[in-house]
Amino acid sequence: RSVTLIGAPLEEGSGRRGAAMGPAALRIAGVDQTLIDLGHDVADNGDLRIVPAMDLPNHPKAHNLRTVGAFTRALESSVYEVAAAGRFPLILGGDHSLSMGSVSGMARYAANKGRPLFVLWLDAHADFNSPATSPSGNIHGMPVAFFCGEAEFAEILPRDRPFVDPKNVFQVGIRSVDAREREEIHEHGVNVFDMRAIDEQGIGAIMRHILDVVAKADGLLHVSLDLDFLDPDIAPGVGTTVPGGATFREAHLVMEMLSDSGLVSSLDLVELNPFLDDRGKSARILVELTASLFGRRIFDRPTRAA
Ligand code: DIR
Ligand code: MN
Ligand code: MN
Ligand code: MN
Repeated sequence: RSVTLIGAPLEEGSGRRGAAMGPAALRIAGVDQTLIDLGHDVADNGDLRIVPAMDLPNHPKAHNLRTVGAFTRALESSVYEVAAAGRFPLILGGDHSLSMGSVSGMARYAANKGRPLFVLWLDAHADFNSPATSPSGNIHGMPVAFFCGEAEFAEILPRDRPFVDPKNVFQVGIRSVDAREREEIHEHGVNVFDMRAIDEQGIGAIMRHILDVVAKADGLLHVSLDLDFLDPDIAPGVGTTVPGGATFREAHLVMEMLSDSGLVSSLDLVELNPFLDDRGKSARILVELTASLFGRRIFDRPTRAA
């Protein structure tokens, strides 16, 4: 495949500093060379640079809206251009508010192609708050509501932007949802597979179901991987750890099944906070999982000489 890396050094959507170092850490962990070694054509667009969008309001219940809004605009057009050029946009985050831009860019691309866009949201959190429902005011808890047309940020992107149908959103790994957020999710028909569903049904059966739905609809599938999808024991480098997350083996199976499906059009790697990480461990695990999504097989791995 032809892959284009887009760095989004955004941390203003989260409640703390550090995620802006994520793109650098993912590059140091070798995301580009790993994809090249798997035979892909890799381009790196570098990091997006923005100035805060002063036409947006200073919203008391959506912190740093001007910075997040500027990243949303820059990423929406960058992701759209990369996809329209026939390449795979791989977004290096950055906190999860960047998905307001990446998913909106893919939604525009899919609408132009006349194909539905599906989103696989791998996360401890549902990220379906809006300024009205959010207890924190942090925009990284709001991107799903934004690209589904719910959150009240009408001024960031053109009013006629295509939305994602909430019924085309599959959330997997969920284990932390706010009270009003929960009501919104149910009301809008978002498909939620929480940790209990993973324990009871198994991650393989859940993924087969999701991939089946996408394939039958001839859809494009955007994957958004929040580092806190994983258990904090294996992925400590994230600001909002929640115990009881996915194991490496579960995440690995998700990525291999996505790879086999050939349905994935685009990928976000988000919420890596190198300041909180343990000697690059979390950055490396994200690169490992990305390799699996791009075709690496366990049996293809070089092993130590006997
Ligand atoms: C919480 C935490 N639901 C909020 N959200 C996220 O602030 O809206 N943490 N996304 O990573
Ligand atoms: Mn998230
Ligand atoms: Mn999260
Ligand atoms: Mn609603």
